Amino acid sequence: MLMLVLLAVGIFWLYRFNTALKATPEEARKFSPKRWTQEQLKEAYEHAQKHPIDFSKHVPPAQKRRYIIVGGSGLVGGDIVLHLLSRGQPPSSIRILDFAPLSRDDMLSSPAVTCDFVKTDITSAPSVTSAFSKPWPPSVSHLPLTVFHTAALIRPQDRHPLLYPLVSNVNLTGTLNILTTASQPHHNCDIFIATSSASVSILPPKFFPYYPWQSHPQSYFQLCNESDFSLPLRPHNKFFANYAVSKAAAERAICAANTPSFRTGCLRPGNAIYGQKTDPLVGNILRQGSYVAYVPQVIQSFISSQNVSLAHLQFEAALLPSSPTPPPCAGRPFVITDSGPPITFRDMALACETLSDAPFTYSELPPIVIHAIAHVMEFWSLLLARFPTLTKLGLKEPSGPIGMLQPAVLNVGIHSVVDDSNAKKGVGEGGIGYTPVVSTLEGIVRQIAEFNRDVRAGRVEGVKLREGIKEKVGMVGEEVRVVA
Ligand SMILES: *[C@@H]1O[C@H](CO)[C@@H](O)[C@H](O)[C@H]1NC(C)=O
Ligand SMILES: *[C@@H]1O[C@H](CO)[C@@H](O)[C@H](O)[C@H]1NC(C)=O
Ligand SMILES: CC(=O)N[C@H]1CO[C@H](CO)[C@@H](O)[C@@H]1O
Repeated sequence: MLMLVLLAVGIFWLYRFNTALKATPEEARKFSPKRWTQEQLKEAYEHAQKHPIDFSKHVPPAQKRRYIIVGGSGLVGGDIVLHLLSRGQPPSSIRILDFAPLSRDDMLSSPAVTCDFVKTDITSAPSVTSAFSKPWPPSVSHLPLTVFHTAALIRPQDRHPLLYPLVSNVNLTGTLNILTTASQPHHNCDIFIATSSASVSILPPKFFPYYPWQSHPQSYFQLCNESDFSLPLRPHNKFFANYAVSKAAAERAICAANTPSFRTGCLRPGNAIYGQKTDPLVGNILRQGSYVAYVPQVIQSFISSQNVSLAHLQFEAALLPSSPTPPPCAGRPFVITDSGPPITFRDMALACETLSDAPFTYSELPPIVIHAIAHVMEFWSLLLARFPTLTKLGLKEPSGPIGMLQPAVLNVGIHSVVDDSNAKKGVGEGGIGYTPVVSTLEGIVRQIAEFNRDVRAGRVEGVKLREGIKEKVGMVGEEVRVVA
């Protein structure tokens, strides 16, 4: 009898917990009351096809300066390079520091290939020093230097201090190497801007204990702003993952280095960055052609990598040494996001399902199953970290999307909305004059349109057109999407 009662209580608890995890807190819904529809997506897609955006109109004017972009082969760094070129900075004034060579199609087919590229391991101080010390062409060598530091190693799945060195090497030691080198006066660097993350401010929600009368777990909705920056650094377990710990520490070091002659600042894009076929989110699921959503109903702010890049350039414009005293935006972080309302992961999946020309399947699992898998995966990865000899027996760290599914990812998979009102203020009012012109709807739809063009052109390895999609060539250079 007692067993039956316990069983019933257990089932009831699981049922309530599952329902609570699916809940959307009212505060979150207020920010994004409407879900995307197929009609809306198709309309936005058509609009995007007909109205390409000229980014060069939005970026601040060219400067007589030199540029070092650390992580310049990547998502945000690559966009910064392209935006700098589009506003007329000569390639000779741009140097890319990255571990990986250029690989983005849009970079390989642009003057970016003529920018100086220095293969750099930022975890090694000598490697960074030699990348900075390499001589510049005489036409630019006398100009002041701006450094954009965008390189990061993202392992959102780790939260245990045992695994901290995996991210802190690049994200903290690497950042300090760049900061120390850049601040040496002979490099003539007076502006240093780094990419941080809106997730720095996220506190792990309280999933346990869960009481059956709670409509959702505690702290299931959070606003991301910069208010944590003025408080002492939180202890490790008050961050969603090791990644955010390392980002927060790096941010503090960069902002503390701010002086009138070496002006610094950090940008916290939030939450997910999309924009390239190689990005870990939209690009990744388009290429994979399938997506199991871990937190389908969760409302989050997204940001296009192009808007992230734009914010870096606007921050630079704000920090230009036109006056001897730095503006109030110097030496602090700003959160930034797309314009328009935040979206859910299910919205993103619907966009891919509706618009991708490649095969795409979408599925969801009950949240308690997701949580159970996450704890098993974490147990597994910690077991291997504690007993490395197990790896010699051929046991491996869980990889792929399932390896990412650990409790830390669920810590950040909460309803979170970015409040970028500080960044949007004018420079005189303490902001950087951030102006995202396009919403997440337009941004994601444009990315899918580009992906479709790449698939048609055979530029996405291993991805073919979906059955039922025919190719039809319209006006010169323009492809028209036809669904049979
Ligand atoms: C900033 O975010 C925190 C955490 O969500 C919140 O408590 C605080 O009220 C926010 N501050 C402002 C000015 O919105
Ligand atoms: C913001 O991102 C969207 C999506 O990529 C883009 O269309 C828009 O032009 C960006 N805004 C600016 C000012 O570059
Ligand atoms: C880009 C880079 O330097 N990545 C390194 C970050 O740290 C990890 C672990 O220490 C290395 O495996 C990466 O190569």
